[in-house]
Amino acid sequence: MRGLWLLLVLVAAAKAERVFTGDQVIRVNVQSEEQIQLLQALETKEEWELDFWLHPVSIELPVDIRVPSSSLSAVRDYLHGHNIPFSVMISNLQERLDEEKAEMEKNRIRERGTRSFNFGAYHRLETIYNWMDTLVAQYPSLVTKEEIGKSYENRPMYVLKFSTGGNKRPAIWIDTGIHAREWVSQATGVWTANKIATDYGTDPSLTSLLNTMDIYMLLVANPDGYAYTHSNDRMWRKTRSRNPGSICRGVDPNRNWNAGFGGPGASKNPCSEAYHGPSAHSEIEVKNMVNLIQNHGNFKSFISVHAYSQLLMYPYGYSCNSVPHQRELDSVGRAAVQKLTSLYGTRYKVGSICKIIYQASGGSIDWSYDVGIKYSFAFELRDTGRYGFILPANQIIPTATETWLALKHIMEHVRDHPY
Ligand code: BHK
Ligand code: ZN
Repeated sequence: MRGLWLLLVLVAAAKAERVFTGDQVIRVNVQSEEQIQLLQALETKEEWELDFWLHPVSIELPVDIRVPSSSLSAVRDYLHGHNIPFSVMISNLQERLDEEKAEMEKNRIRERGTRSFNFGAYHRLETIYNWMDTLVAQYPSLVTKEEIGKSYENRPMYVLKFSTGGNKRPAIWIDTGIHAREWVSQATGVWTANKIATDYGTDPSLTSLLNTMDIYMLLVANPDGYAYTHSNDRMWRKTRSRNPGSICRGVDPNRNWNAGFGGPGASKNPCSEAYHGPSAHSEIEVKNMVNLIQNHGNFKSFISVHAYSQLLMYPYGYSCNSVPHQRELDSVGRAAVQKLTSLYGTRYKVGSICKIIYQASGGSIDWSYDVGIKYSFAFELRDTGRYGFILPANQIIPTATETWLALKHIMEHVRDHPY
């Protein structure tokens, strides 16, 4: 009996999965500039260990904060004390995570032994990697898998290349999952890869596109982080690299690109979720992407997919100045979103990163734009905060399906506007 207990304790310790029992996600609908400043002050209180899912930036945007149960009363007092109303979006985060896990497990049992893959479920990294092989096997004349390098923890990073021939045709880049916890991003990537493979030859527009262009998809841009969200900490965002001199690990891979690197909207604190890292492209995952894109040299569009907030954005993030192609990017974005909305009525905002969310330096689409890839966009997928990063799996397919309409619009525009 003792031995069994000891074993259980050891197993539990080895797994050491972070729990969020009693943690809440609260929302503040900011009403004044003064409230923004008070919330920004809250952001500096490190001892409360708050996780800002949406940062206080402007009175147009809500602020979502994951509050650890141990800080709940202090945060409540602070907000009440300053007369800042808030609502509770998620009253016990761990309950949601338990539901999510149980659903994944149910799906695993259902899928076991069958060769089917459920696009409406979240999957572990190995499952996604295995699925990529089955896709390549199913469509060998269209899809190939290339390893672009290894992650910090030595996991392979794979791109799927959709090509009907030619040598380095003009190409479109799509990455999903650069932030580990934004699970609907990776899941949308998987669905989209399958959609491209199955619709080639039947969808005339996609077919004509693939007759002159290639599509590259990196479905899990941050594999170490993604694995870690399954094994240890569902709320992990960054890479998993060690930071010398700090106990905190990881760099924000969307602050690590050589575009306004280290400027406003990034942190020099290794413990921050927006830590830019010691130098541009210090993260091997970022470096691997940069190398592929530069060695290829013929990308015409670069699309990076995040969640959540329902936004379609173009450069810049590092500056609030508009880019030379702002009018064209804005109109392409608007038309893309119109198509997305036409399916289920999901509403998106369109604009430059800096103007519609916040100044953020070192982002991937600023880099791609500045190296000459004009059609650079970033999506923030569903939702607007009801579930945030814990989007229920039954929204994966609707999210991916509507997003596909926008992606196709952008890709068609790129095809029809060679430069
Ligand atoms: C997206 C693209 C480029 C620059 C910033 C962003 C917003 C994104 C971020 O990096 O802070 C917000 C986020 O992760 C949620 O997806
Ligand atoms: Zn993100």
